[in-house]
Amino acid sequence: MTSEKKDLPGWLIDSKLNTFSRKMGKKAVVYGLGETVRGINKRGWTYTSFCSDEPNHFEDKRSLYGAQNFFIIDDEDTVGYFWDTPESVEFDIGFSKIDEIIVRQTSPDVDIYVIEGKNKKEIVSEFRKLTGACYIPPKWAFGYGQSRWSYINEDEVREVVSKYEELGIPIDSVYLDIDYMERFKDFTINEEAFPDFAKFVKEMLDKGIHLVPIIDAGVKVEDGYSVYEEGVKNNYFCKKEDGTDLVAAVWPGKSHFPDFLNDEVRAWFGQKYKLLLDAGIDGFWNDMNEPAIFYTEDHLREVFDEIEEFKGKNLDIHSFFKFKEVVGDIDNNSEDFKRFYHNYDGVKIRHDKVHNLFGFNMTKAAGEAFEKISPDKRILMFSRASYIGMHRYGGVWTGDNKSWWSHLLLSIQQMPALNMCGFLYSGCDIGGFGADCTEDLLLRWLESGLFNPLYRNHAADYTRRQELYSFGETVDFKNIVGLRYALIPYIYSEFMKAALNNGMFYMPLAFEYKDERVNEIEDQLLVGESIMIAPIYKQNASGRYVYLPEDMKMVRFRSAFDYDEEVLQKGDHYVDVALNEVVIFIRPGHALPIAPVSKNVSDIDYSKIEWITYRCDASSYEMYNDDGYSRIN
Ligand code: MIG
Repeated sequence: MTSEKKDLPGWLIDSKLNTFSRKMGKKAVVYGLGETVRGINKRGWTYTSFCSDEPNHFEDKRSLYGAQNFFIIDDEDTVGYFWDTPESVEFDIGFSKIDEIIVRQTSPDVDIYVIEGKNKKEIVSEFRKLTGACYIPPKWAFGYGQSRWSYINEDEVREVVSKYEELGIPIDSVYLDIDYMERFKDFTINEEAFPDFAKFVKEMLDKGIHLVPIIDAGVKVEDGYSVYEEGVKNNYFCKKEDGTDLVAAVWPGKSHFPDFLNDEVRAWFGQKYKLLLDAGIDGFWNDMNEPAIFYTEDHLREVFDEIEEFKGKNLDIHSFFKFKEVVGDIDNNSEDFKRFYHNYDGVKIRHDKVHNLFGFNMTKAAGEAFEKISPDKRILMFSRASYIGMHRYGGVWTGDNKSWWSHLLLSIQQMPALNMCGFLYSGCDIGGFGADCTEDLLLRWLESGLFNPLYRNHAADYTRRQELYSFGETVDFKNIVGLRYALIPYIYSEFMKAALNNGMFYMPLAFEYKDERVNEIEDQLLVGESIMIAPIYKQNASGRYVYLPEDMKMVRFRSAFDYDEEVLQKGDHYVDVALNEVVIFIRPGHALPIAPVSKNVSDIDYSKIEWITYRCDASSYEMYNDDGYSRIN
């Protein structure tokens, strides 16, 4: 629906305020909006869709990195809506008025899609048909990944890998954070740290390890640096009102932002990944692409001028707070997003008008290039910022969470909402990015995220080490990650079926069951067709209540080869789950394949799969498998 045709059945439209509103019944549940704070049911808060570099995922935040404006209202009627606008838009879901949804648009020029279907699952699949086929990563990307900001040289990476080897803990990838680059310049290598990068990539691949380098959105301003020089020469960078290239500071220092909305710029930037692909790299993560801005040159100048006025004066309480604000609001300052422009097909567009498409188009640049450079082989790609439709080119990770129990729960709740929007290859930083992780938190996180397609342990600089060997005893870690590998045939099969059929991998219980209890379940999920999970997410908990919407078979794993089974009746149960255990629930008429533990994904032996079944035999499970690297869509 566009601005000319103002009618949206069931909604009141206020053209002056540019809002749409509708009532919600007492029991209505709202699902979706992708990566946001708070629970599975989005009621009771207001969410601003504006891609933001927000390292504090507190409950009171309104925006995180993604902009995924698709939601389903499950009321008397069940309907999906996609608010297609590249500008900021606010979804007030029972915040201003407890029984109302109010959508506040920035611009009236919005396409609103009403998505119908006979139930929530069908609405999701209709939405996904509309937005395109889901990105499919290589199969190795379902293995365990070890990351840290940063493993700074070859030897540090070697050390990580050899520790995993010695301990016999399976692993498929090690991530390279910004320090692998020469002074944070995209598509360069710090040659002191990695003297022969291609040789090192090969050395790692020979051990079954894929190195996954980060790519940042900002390009360093530096004479002699080819990416910078080509960009300047061809007018490939975002410009200010006066036509000069915007200077914003990010990790490389003063930087320019490639104008990813422009086809020619995307083609150019995308080809740059070839440098790393040629060195044998087959996976990337795109960061800082909201875009994150530490400061712009112009705003910094204004700040210094403003501070000048405070100098020598007696700061009363008001001017003190004003002073603090002037300095404290420098990074990701909202005014800075209005200081630069895109060239979209010859039309000059101010950035804030298209803000939510920036990270999407950076990832699209890579995706389009990969199709050309690597037409046969899939390349791993996931991004921090996103918009609806980016799921065709890559997955997402949920950014800078913290080593907090509340963020463990948040990471469970974000997954189904991301899946609704097509972001199937997704995951959080397991163990938490910021703050210090503990052994029990890491174990519980590896267990709760056991099925996350992206299964990566990542941590920030200056935090306690959280590689799996950092806490002393490693046997429990080894068993849990071993179990992950035993489950990869199931994870991959269910992921691929969801990807190819516009389905979801993780689903809220209410997408499958009709009894009212499930509408309030915020800490259990369905994973694929066969199982339900009910992770432990509380500190020091040795068990929890689980609601079974039907009879199920509980399987208690201590490892892939040490487990027991027990049938439980529909209803509530208190289930003990020791720190080294994973409990899952198999649905009636379904089966779960368990492979022998392997040292990496390519070694999984499908001929030795065992089955755990409940009221059926193994033949009732339709297993999807393929070579794991050929392109499919
Ligand atoms: O300003 O590259 O979310 O995963 O380790 C921080 C350093 C920049 C933010 C990413 C994080 C990454 C970090 N980056």
